[in-house]
Amino acid sequence: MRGLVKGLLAAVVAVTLAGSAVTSATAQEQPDPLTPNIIGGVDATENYSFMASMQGNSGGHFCGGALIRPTWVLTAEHCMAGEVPSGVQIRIGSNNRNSGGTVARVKRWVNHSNADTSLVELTAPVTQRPISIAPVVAPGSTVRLLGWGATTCNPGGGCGGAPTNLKQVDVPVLPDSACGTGQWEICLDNKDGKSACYGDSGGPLLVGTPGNWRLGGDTSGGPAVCGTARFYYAELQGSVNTWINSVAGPDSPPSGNNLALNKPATGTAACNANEGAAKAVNGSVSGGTTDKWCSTAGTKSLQVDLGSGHALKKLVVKHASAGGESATFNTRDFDLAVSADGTTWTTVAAVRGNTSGTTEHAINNSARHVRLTVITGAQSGGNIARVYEFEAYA
Ligand SMILES: [Ca+2]
Repeated sequence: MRGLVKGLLAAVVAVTLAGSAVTSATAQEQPDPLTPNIIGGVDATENYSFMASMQGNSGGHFCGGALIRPTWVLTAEHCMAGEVPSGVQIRIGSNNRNSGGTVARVKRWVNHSNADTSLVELTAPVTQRPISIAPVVAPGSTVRLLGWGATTCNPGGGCGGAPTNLKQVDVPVLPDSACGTGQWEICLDNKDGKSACYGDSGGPLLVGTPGNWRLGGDTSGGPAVCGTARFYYAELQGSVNTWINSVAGPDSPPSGNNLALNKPATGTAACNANEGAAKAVNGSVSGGTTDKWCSTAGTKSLQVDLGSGHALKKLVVKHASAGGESATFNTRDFDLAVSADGTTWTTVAAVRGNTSGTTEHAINNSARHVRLTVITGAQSGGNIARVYEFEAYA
């Protein structure tokens, strides 16, 4: 047990909240049907593109995590103890830990020397949108916790297993003095019995509002019986954030100039005269439902001439919900391609099953032209392309 657990909640036994504990607890499970949600969570109310389920190779969930860069997932250090890279897979961007999103493989991980935080490098970038680190987690504020951890934990009766669908719960932040924690931890209130539990370890603490979340911490530990005492998360601010940047690289949401901005764009037939291709390169997603390229053509494609060749590093597509429309209209299946001459194309990404409002695609190609081909324009129902912005970065 790491030193960070010491000193917390002297009156109770503080434990880490990795899923491995669920296994032993489940054996003595005595679920009470009258209190199905003793830790107070509800089903996730939105799709969190960055949410990660740390799993064994057979899909068994053991911890949560958060995608912070296209090739890096942040989780708790104690989650990775005893694991080997070849024995871990990570499902990213799905509320169902058994299906959807992207299943990534692991190359290696790096542990922080003090905080209960580990950075796990993937073997290849994923297309889900990462989450940025919150600059501050203020005592007195309310934060949101996400996880597939146990939803029941009865004194004397053990704790339940992991739900299939992601849960969320909103809880108050307390000053460190309330938990006896220090610079490496965030103290959280178990008000009304709401709490993280076994299997939530490593998962995110969110600061912000829907559509604008920032990552404040990762689930670390709490009392042996979840919900009965204050609990704590690893703190990612200050020097830990500096460490994250040094290991995973700077958080550069498309930095530099969007090379596609206001460049000549052509697309297949538009739904309406005011929803042409130019709307997908006008630099805006806030202009209402006509701030997009919309197309119902049989083959739906959007092409931008960047004007000259560039060593492209990233393409970004902002789908329906980025412009304020229903997430059910986000492009489900699409291809991205680049070309030097506008004639010969190289496919650089083939995305299937996307649910996110914004997708980022790390590439490494020299090209003058970029193209988006929409295969399935929505999650279900009508096949209409709705693209608020198509961006390219060197
Ligand atoms: Ca636009």
